[in-house]
Amino acid sequence: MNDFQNLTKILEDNKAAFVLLLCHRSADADAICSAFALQGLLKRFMPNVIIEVGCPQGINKLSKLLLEYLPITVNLNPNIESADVIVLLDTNTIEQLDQVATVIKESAAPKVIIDHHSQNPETTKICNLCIVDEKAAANCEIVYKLFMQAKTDPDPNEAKALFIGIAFDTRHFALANSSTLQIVAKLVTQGIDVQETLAQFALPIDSSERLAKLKACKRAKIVRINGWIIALSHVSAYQASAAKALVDLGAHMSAVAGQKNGKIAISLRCTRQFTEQAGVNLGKDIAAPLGEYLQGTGGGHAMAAGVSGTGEIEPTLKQCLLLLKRVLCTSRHPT
Ligand SMILES: [Mn+2]
Repeated sequence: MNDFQNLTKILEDNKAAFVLLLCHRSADADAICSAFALQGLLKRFMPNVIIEVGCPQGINKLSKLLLEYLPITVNLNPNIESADVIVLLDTNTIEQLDQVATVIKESAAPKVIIDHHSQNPETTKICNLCIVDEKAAANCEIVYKLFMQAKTDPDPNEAKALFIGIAFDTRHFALANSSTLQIVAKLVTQGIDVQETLAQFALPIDSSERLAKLKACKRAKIVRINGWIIALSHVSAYQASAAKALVDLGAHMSAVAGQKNGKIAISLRCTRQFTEQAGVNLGKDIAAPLGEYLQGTGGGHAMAAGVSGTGEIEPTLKQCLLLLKRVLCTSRHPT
């Protein structure tokens, strides 16, 4: 059986009347768009089942814009308790859903995960089906493959959503692989104006984000390990954007921490060269153990990862450096 058949079997076996497609905290275009397309696909085969896209921890700015231009409906306050089946999209750990995580854990409903991040064993343990492809550049890519397995084409709105999800998760295709581009080529034949669509959803950067990036650069501590340039910094918001900025400026790898409401969050970014030549996977080698150290969670991709937990900035960045030193001490120098 293929993934699509496995998924529909779970819905049928449980006589599901209400299926909840859940997106991660501050749901991004990839999460929302993959959920929207999956909703459409499942509705074709199960017209009597209520299938809802739920974002209990909000959606990001781009997603808000998407809701204006595409017929996507999300429930910001979904009734998780009454779901017969819960599908988690673009989410590798239910901890990404904060307080909702407990409700999901306690729910007796079968759980399915559809994701392209490195998997968290605690979360996969509670899932009945894991449709996971870490090589997929976007979650929308996995959902497109479900359409193919179902021998169905996405309609023009679904195609546009999948295209946007892929475009934004791959930083306008810079992180795409050949499978991604083959899918994109098929999607655009549905009548998508690529340049117009990308321009339509390009968000202006607000000044607080600009300032966060500049502050992170000003405060950065620069360390060299085995020839690799590491930048460590902290800002109270936009850690991910700041971490990316440090790598864009020249660091091979960056870690930017920030505290909010007694919690600490760290964003990790690196260049492709760092991952490939130093052999470091940020999600597995740094974010996961750092998450454990902070009694929280960590995960993500090889070149972009995130951690959240409890702790102070200084010791956290020190621990991050320690983990890096451990994996880099035997690494190759950059060429
Ligand atoms: Mn994604």
